Order: sequence, then C-alpha cells, then structure tokens
Amino acid sequence: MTRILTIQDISCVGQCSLTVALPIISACGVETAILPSAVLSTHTAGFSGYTFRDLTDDMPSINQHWSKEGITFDAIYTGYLGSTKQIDYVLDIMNTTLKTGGKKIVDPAMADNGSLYPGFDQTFVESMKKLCACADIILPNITEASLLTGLEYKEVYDEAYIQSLLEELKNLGCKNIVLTGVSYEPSTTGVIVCDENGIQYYKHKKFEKGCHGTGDVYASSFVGAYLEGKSMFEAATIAANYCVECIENTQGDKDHWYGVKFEPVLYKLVQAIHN
Ligand code: PXL
Repeated sequence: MTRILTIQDISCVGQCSLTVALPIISACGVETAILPSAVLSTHTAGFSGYTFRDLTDDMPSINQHWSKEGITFDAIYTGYLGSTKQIDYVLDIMNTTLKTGGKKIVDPAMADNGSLYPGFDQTFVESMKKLCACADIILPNITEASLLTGLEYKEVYDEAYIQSLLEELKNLGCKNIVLTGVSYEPSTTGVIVCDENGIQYYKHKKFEKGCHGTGDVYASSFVGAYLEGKSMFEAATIAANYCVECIENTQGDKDHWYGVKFEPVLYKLVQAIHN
C-alpha cells in the first residue's frame, strides 16, 4: 500500500486543505499521514476574525521523531503552508523522509483571482519558487503561475500567454506542471498537463461562479488518482471531472458558500479511479 504525507493547514471549518485532502486521498486507497502547517478556526476567504496557530516550530522535532522511528513516505504532497520559514523545514522533511524515487507534489496554494491570500507576501512567493523548483509535479492556478514566474496576471489570454507561463515555470526548474483554470472561452475551462512529452489540454464545463476549496479538492483527487497508478493526464482528467461533480452538487445552495459538498459524490471519484 502506498503511503503519502500531506503537509497543509487544518482549517477547522470551511472544507479546504487537510479536511479535504485526508478524506479524499484515503478514499482513493492511499494511506495518508498528515502534518498540519497551522490550525485556523476557519479558512481565510470570506470568514472574518479567524484564529491562526502557526505550527512551524513543531516541524523540526516531528521530523526528528520520524527519522528516529525510520518512518518514510512514497510521496509528499504540500498545500497551504503557514510561513516562509516553514518552507525550509518542508524541504528538510522531504530530504529525510521521502523514499528513494518518491514523488514531491507541490500545490503552491497562495493566491487566486489575481491576488495573494491574506498573510502572504513576496518573500513567501520567493520561497515557494524554491519548493516548486525541486518538486516532481506542481499544480498552480494561473494567478500562482504568474506570481512564480513574474509574468503579468491576465484574466483574458491566449495560448501564447499560457505557453509563456509554462516556459518560465520550466526555466524555474519545474519538471511537470499541471496548470488549472485554463479557459479560452466563456463556457469552458480546463487543465493543462505539461511534461517531457509535451502539452495536453483537458477542457470541461465552466460554471458562472467558482466555488471556494476546489483547488484543494482538485489537487487531492489528482494525487489520489496518480498514486493509484493513473498517468498524470488521466489523473488530471479524473480530478477535473470530480470537481465538476462537486460544484454541480453545491451550486445554488446559498448557505454553502464556503466550500464544496464533495462528500456525497466522493464515490464517483473512487469509481473513476478503480473502474
Ligand atoms: O484552499 C486554499 C486555502 C487553504 N487554507 C487556508 C485558506 C485557503 C484559501 O483561502 O484560507 C487557511
């Protein structure tokens, strides 16, 4: 059985980060160990007055204990990280606990819709570049790709712009790129997988209003499918279809503005992976 470590925050309420990654990756059939980067009472997008407990200082001793116990992982998947200093500790954890040939999968979860999330700054972006450069696979959205590359953020763009983002990410050292939210026309959006074989695009239905937390649902279901043996493009397609199911299951429910109802349709993801 494959064992993964995922490092991201616990937003106690709000259906993102670890409360999404742990159930989704586990349901895919992968043993999922967690390292919380921070504990927040809620996520930061739409709630006010949330608490934030930074767990950066706990990371070195957790890593030391795992090393002493000989605990290792087949893959490490990082999401929302709580501080710049934490990125150096994450790199240490990757060096000590990842099995030979193990995969480093980085979702540079720090921005969306043209802006950084609250609490992040350019220093964090610079550190995130380091983490992305050493990753086997990164999963940025267009905002994150523009921040990582220093290229202008565009809401409307053409294939040449996307090509330049991918080229600059490769220049940064990124080996395999799964670029999400690539939309060339109002009614569709999609995901690009860029690896040593070239570029593939999977296009699907676009919803008028995006839902919070879909980036984490996407990355987690991609990771689950990929670690269960799907190719990068197959995993990217399966994850996109699952996100569409999650949004369809949530849209129209005004009380559920903070995340997607991913649980009732989780069986569809499992079926798609183990068909
Ligand atoms: O979904 C990304 C995410 C993760 N964790 C926290 C967030 C966000 C996005 O807003 O606020 C705490």
